[in-house]
Amino acid sequence: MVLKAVCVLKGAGETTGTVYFEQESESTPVKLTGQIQGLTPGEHGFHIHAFGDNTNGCVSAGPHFNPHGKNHAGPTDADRHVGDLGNVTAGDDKVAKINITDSVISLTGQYSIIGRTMVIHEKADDLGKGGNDESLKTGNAGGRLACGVIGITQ
Ligand SMILES: [Cu+2]
Ligand SMILES: [Zn+2]
Repeated sequence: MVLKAVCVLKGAGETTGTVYFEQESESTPVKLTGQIQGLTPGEHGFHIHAFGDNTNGCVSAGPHFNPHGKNHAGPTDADRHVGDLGNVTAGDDKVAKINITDSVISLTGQYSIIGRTMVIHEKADDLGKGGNDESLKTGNAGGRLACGVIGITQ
């Protein structure tokens, strides 16, 4: 049975987006597709944060989803937050096309990302290599431009 989820990102500014998630089965990677628009050209940190809570905007989503108590890192690092999906890159048209395959996140099981929040950030994520404490927590990706709760779809 294919598992599917969707996330609509909104925020206080002009940034909006839609991300689709698909996973063939419990033990296979998750494919993310879709796009985010209204971004300054260049890289923007893109993460799953712990809580599906938007009561005070994107800040209520809490820190990066990190059920195993690791440091922040990049998506290809062995030790990373589950929520660390790295960066997406916007072109001169202010649009970032999402095309990510990730083997750490899952749409099912104990550490499912369903009901948590996707966040797109103001700045590039330094992937834990920034040489300061904040780099190992957030990647120094700055403010939260837009976010949305990841929900089950058909
Ligand atoms: Cu984030
Ligand atoms: Zn992280």
